[in-house]
Amino acid sequence: MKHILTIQDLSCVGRCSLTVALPVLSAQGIACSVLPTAVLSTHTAFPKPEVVDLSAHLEDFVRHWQENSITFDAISVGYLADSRQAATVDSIVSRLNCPLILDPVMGDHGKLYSRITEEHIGALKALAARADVLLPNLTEAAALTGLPYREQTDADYLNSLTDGLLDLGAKAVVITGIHLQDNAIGFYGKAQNGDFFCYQGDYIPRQFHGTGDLFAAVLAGQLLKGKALANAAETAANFVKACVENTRAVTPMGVEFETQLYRLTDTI
Ligand code: PXL
Repeated sequence: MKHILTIQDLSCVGRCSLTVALPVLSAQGIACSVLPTAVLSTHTAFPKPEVVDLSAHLEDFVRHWQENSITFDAISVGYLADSRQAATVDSIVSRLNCPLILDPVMGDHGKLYSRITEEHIGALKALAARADVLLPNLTEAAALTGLPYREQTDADYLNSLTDGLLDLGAKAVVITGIHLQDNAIGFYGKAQNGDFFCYQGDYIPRQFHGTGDLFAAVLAGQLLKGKALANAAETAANFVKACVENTRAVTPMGVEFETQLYRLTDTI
């Protein structure tokens, strides 16, 4: 069985980061180990969560794994609290020496989250250089490349963004949340080897917290099962769509992915 390490926070309530990654990777038949970067009472869309930062312990956890010859087939990295934590994760990823899937979580809809600084963007650029797959949304792609954010995209703009992201050193990029047609949403991907792909599915105009984490967890699982990146991303987009369609209320609790996990177990 393939074994992934996912590095992100544990937001105790609100369906995002580790509470999404663990069940979604397990459902795909992937053994999922975790390196929690912080424990939060809720994710940050709830006001004033309690936060226990674990940055000071991360290196010791990894040292213990290495002393016990524990290895991974891949690492996925999600939300990181600040630039210091991103630098620590950068050093850990360099030592674990396996493929990296990086979601550079920093913002959405043209706005960076309140705690994201220039240093944080710089640290994620350094981490992006190690990424085998980089998964920004449009806001994050603009922040990482320094290009202006534009909600209305076209092929020229998307090519400038993907080229800028590949120039950072990532081997492949998939920009998510792209609207290229009316009532459609999807992704735009490009790889250093010249591969290019683009996908649009039905757009359901309801915004939820944690759907990016869901997309990243499905994509990581599908890649570990040997799927090509374009197919893995399409499976992820369709899974997120099914979750959004089947969620009754728009609340900070995120999407009701639990009833949809069978879609992933069927593909084991
Ligand atoms: O869904 C990404 C994410 C994960 N973890 C925490 C967050 C966010 C996005 O805001 O706040 C704590």
